[in-house]
Amino acid sequence: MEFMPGRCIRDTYKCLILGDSGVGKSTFLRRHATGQFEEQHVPTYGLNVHTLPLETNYKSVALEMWDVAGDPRHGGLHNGYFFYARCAIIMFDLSSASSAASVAHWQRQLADICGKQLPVVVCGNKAELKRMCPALLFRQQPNVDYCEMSSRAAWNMEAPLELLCRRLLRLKDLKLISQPVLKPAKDCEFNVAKMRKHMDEVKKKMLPARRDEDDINEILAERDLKQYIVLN
Ligand SMILES: Nc1nc2c(ncn2[C@@H]2O[C@H](COP(=O)(O)OP(=O)(O)OP(=O)(O)O)[C@@H](O)[C@H]2O)c(=O)[nH]1
Ligand SMILES: [Mg+2]
Repeated sequence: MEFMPGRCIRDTYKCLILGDSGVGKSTFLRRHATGQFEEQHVPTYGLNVHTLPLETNYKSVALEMWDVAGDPRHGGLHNGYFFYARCAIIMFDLSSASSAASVAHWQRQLADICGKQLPVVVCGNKAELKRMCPALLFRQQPNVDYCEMSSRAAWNMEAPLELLCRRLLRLKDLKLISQPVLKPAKDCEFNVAKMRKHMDEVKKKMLPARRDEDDINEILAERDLKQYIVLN
């Protein structure tokens, strides 16, 4: 991986990027850093750390991305990785129900060590693929945002970084600027309107923050949902 030459940016925040093996964590970082899309899944062993410098409409910041192996046999998560983390992305694959079901597990591990206040973005990747069958339900939480993207289609890839920067700098109208325009991967077919509609539906039908399972069951019955995954 090639990255932009080291620049001294005072506002550098450590960001963990977690999620099951194959959801596209390393691809997302490589895409941002070099523009390239790698078709092959080359699993990460242990951990890779890369710094992404970002320009915003307020100031320059950098996210030091800790890209952790999703497969525990390849190293998995160690408690030491969490030290001084300021935020996290939990990624899943929108075409894989098992990776979505794992989001809650990754979030629990994160909260156990970093506390429940850490800014987190739950990020569904591979939005250009056929979506998994269970409906996705996202629970409103004060420090957690939701977005969908596709590294392959180069769609909405700035969203998770922008959402984290907004929370880190406490600036709701912060925007990333000067982001390189990325091209979709070769032969990638996708429909932007459809991808956006799916994402907006999850956000519009967000579950309330209440923890009570009876409340949740009542809402699910109202919506007549047979198959669903509560992400967080
Ligand atoms: N269709 C599609 N494939 C993607 C997308 N993003 C990544 N991939 C593919 O997903 C596979 C896994 O990507 P990686 O980035 O290596 O996955 P990872 O999460 O880093 O996996 P581990 O390192 O094993 O934890 C690769 O074959 C990528 O080409 C996407 O947006 N759409
Ligand atoms: Mg990886």
